[in-house]
Amino acid sequence: MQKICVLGLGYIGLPTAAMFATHGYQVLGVDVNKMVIDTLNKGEIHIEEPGLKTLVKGAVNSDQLKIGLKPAPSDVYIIAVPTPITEEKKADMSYVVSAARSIVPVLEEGNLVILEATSPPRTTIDLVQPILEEGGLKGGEDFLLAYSPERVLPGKILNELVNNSRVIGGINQVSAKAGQLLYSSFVEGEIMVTDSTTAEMVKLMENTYRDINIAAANEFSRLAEYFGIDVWEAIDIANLHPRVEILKPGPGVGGHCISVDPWFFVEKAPHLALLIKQAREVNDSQPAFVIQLLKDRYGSLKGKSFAALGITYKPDVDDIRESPAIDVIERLVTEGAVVKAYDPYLGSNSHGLDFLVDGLEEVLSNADGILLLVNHSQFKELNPSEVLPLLNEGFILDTRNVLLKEDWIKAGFEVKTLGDK
Ligand code: SAJ
Repeated sequence: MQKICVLGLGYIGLPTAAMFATHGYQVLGVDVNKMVIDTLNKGEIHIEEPGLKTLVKGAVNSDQLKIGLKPAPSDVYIIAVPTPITEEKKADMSYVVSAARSIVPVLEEGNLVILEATSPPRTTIDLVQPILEEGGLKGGEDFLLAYSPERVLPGKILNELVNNSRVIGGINQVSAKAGQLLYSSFVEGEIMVTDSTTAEMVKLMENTYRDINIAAANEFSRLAEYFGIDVWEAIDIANLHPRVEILKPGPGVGGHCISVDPWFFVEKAPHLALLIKQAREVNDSQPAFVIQLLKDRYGSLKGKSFAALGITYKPDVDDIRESPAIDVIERLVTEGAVVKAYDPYLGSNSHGLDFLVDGLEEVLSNADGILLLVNHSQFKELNPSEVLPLLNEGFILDTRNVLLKEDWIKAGFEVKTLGDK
């Protein structure tokens, strides 16, 4: 198997394509977005991820990675397109459907197709296989088909792509084994072989488990406020127990994975996914909890001006998908507050967000309070004595517990941490 076609050149498809291209395969990376194609052909990349630009540039320059708008005949097809969620919390499978359809005219006997996109259970056998069979070839006999989810953490994608364990679920054993052989060209973690529906479940279970754990942490933060204790101290102590590992509370759960994937269970089996739905609702209501904390401090928020620090869904990435920070800002605006936001990973007006400004000084000047929403490394270096003179009022709400509280209090700040007494 020498030729691989990767469909979808986003956070997963692009690193995967570049990885195969630098491990002996001839790779065609396909994307329907012309802007993405042009950017990559210029040796640039359209996403921020440590080490990715160098890897992609090397692969493109050596001609091992070619970029195009349409699939061409290959030995392997990897579908790495997004599966976003609709307003009604249903999986939008339209990108998977059109990627699978685009393979049909070039699919040949002996080919292997791998779905990587996070998908509801049974997608591989109930949705993808029938589409691929539209050309007359039979899945499992004429062509092989497997599901292998990506499990890498944005910000550490290249490292995790190589070192994480991987699961390959085939529609039959031969398909799974062929996938295992393919990924073993660069994966150093263990490669587990199973059936496609189990592999789909594994992926959703991992992210759902994390979502439920964070929901518990967020609920603990509300209980801590209620009982007058510091949730961060309590979690640290609880986590000393050898079988306890509570995650961190915050302003909510964002990103295109953890805040989305559990809904796939709720959509397919609402009568069974009860705890899963509840956890989603707890995390989705955390921005409202942040607003309540501000109301407790200010009373009405009408006319108050806030400096929001960070708007991405998590630290040290440029990704704003499903970001709870943006939800908090929008709620503040609805309350009649005036909000400016600064994010070191995004320039002013990025994504058409008119509250984004370019620098710290601009965001802080004349604010009635600071709202720290993302724990970007840069914010840990903030000097409270330099910040205070720029503000109207020296109040900061730290939703991520990143600041050294004593230093800020010593500098004259009133500091409130989400979930403290
Ligand atoms: N968060 C908290 N508290 C925590 C940890 C995270 O509030 O203690 C929040 C973050 O701020 C963020 C959200 O959760 O808003 C999700 O961030 P994350 O770092 O937990 O996860 P993702 O979405 O970047 O990546 C996850 C990973 N899944 C797991 O760790 C089980 C990654 O391995 C998956 O590949 C990725 O989803 C994916 O693509 O599915």
